[in-house]
Amino acid sequence: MSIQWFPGHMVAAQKKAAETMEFTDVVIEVLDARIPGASQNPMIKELRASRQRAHLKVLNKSDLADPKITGQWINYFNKLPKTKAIAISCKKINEPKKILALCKDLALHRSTSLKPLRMMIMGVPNVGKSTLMNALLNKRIAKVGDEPAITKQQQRHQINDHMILVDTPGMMWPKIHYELDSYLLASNYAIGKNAYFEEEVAEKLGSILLELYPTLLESRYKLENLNIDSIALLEWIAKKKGFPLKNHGVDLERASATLLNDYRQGSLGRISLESPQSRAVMMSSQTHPLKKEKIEDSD
Ligand SMILES: Nc1nc2c(ncn2[C@@H]2O[C@H](COP(=O)(O)OP(=O)(O)O)[C@@H](O)[C@H]2O)c(=O)[nH]1
Ligand SMILES: [Mg+2]
Repeated sequence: MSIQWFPGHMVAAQKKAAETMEFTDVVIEVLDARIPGASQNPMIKELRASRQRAHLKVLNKSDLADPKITGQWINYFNKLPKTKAIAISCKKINEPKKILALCKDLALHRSTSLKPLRMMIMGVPNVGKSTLMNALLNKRIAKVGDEPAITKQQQRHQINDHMILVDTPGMMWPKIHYELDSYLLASNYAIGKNAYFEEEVAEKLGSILLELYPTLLESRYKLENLNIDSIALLEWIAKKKGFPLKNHGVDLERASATLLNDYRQGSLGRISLESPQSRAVMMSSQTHPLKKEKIEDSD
């Protein structure tokens, strides 16, 4: 079952973003480096394209992602027409600053005190937009938090006399086309908790991790057998952590929360849940449910 999440405040945020787009030179599209394909919001692409604005894709939280796969994504994006991409971690003090030089290059006619460079930070919830805004301003202005929908209103700030930055609320879109994307977004906490069952998401995350990073699971949870499915993984976690239930059962709900938290906090190690190649395979194996044709990631 696919997960959907498009609460009312995002409808308002979308309208406001469309207005601000008119006064924007470069869109800084923040993606989660662990799911760079799934965290692209097609609605943001549409808004940007309607006014033909330049954009920079920022693969944030790269400290949590698999560096080899992040490199593949950067190559992939930089080969697409009119697309520039960079991987950063807001946890590293000098990395966010690299973005400003790239944005200047994307709008060469701006960056003067008469024509300041106007940048808008956009992205799905919880990818680190507000953290990036604070890092670029060198101040703790925007509220940050490890849950979706902390920022509810646009915030506009002057970096200096030739640069202006707007932070926007995280936006989802009315219908997530690929079921896998909804699980990846929920795993990365881009989707509000009440829109899905943690057990269902943890089961899906577990099966991806068993396939891609079995040894990380083995060392975190002291697995004795790697040839298991995700339910058995959750049962094992519940047993190991001592989450028992009556009648010899185990508490899969608590085990699910443990797996999700460990993944989200990076306690399992550096993980990427999709690569350009795995995404291409996923997309070609499914027809677009609305258009009945393959949709492209290209920009
Ligand atoms: N590990 C790591 N965590 C980050 C990074 N950037 C932001 N975060 C954390 O991600 C969570 C969401 O950040 P926030 O800026 O509120 O995201 P927003 O919803 O996109 O504005 C917070 O707990 C941040 O501390 C990063 O580069 N690496
Ligand atoms: Mg925010």
